[in-house]
Amino acid sequence: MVISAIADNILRGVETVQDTVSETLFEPVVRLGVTGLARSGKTVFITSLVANLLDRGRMPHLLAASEGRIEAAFLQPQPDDTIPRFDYESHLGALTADPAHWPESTRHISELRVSLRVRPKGLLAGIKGPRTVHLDIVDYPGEWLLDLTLMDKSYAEWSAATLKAIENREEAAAFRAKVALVDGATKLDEPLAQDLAATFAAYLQDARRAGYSDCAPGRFLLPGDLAGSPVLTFAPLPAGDTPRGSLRREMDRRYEAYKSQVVKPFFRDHFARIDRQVVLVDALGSIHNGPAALEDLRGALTEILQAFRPGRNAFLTRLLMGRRVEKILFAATKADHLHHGQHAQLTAIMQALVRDATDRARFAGADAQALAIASLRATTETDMPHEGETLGMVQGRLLDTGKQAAFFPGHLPSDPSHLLNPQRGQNWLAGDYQVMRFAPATLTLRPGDGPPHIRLDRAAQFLFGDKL
Ligand SMILES: Nc1nc2c(ncn2[C@@H]2O[C@H](COP(=O)(O)OP(=O)(O)OP(=O)(O)O)[C@@H](O)[C@H]2O)c(=O)[nH]1
Ligand SMILES: [Mg+2]
Repeated sequence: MVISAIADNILRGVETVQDTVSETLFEPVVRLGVTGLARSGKTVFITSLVANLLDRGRMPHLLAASEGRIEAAFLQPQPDDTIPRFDYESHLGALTADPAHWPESTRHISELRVSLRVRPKGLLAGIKGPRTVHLDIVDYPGEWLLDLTLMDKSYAEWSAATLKAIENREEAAAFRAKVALVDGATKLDEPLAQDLAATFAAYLQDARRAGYSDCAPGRFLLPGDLAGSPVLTFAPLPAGDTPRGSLRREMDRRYEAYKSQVVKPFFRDHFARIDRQVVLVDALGSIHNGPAALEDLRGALTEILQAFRPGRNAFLTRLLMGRRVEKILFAATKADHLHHGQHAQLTAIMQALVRDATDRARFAGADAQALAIASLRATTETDMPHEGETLGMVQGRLLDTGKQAAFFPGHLPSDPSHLLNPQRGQNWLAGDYQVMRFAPATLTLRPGDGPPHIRLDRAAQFLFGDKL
């Protein structure tokens, strides 16, 4: 343990030095992490961002673009040979097909390098030629960040904490019943281990749906190609003897293997190298699902954001060695479901959702901002007279029927505490939001224009505009 921790640190140290040297001597690299819970909009965000960097006609608030300093933008082979490439062409193909459709769900980390040839600004413009800035975009599931809590816990500690937490949860009844019949000191029986792990994984899925946010290990929710492997075949057991070859001892071993072979490599090889981060949040979906869902979202975000406050976690502090994410953007996605008259409210809600965490992140030196965006705008706005007022509506093509329809999804409160205070119990966006599942609009783009979006250019300016 100790030796491997030291070795990791030395490696990180060398990498940091290399990064600095290559940045000053050669071409600057910005590693942009894109994360969020399942279906939060990561794939669409990256696809539209890249398309809009390649064709910058709709990026006025990305200053280097509007100042005309970006001479060229192109895709390049990524620097990491072992991470799957973000399948930009297929995802863009889906969004630009006729009829357009949303890209497939993704379950893995992936990476894409966009390189920008940029002329320097101000006085340097006349003296220095253009330079190339590489933007390495890394897409990874937000669920993986939830595993950070395991790193500082032994199997016994994690088991005790987990069993305590689920003591009274209805969703865990089946798992509790199984655990009660098991003696962890008896010899390992593989079918029993698998059954316990499967029941525990089923509990985690139910707990997630029921609105609990402490749903680690994250890979139990999104196993990907680890499904069925021993690192995912463990579950918490009550404390007791651990004779050689016993179920409890084997569970302990697999738990440690999960930490060292799944969690740690992710944080070391991917997370620790991120310079800028965007956390995408389907805030509207949770608002629509009611106060409990919103409260859960807030809980999950708070957990996720622990990863950006390394002081709280000894493992991460050792790994990062003072390095940190410099900017974090919290983006409420799919804002095209709302008329722009309500975007300020959505931003305020997003801000309130992450307030605790951002206050601390700021304290730790990172620059944080909240924004309401739509990576791919699927709607247009119309104003309708209604009982002497004008209702700001949005219209688009429905995914299910293919028909055009206009909606008013409801009002968001101007004071976010009305939403975040569950006692009030009111469901906002309870009405038409349910049926507002729009298909992406079929695009006819002018040359030089990327796909339509809302505030993607502001997001880009905040995240990496200073490096261009
Ligand atoms: N109207 C609208 N819908 C969006 C937008 N972005 C995402 N969506 C919707 O959200 C769904 C999920 O988006 P993805 O980009 O696939 O989300 P993801 O986070 O990559 O999801 P997973 O890969 O499953 O984790 C899409 O299929 C769309 O229905 C947007 O800008 N506008
Ligand atoms: Mg995806």
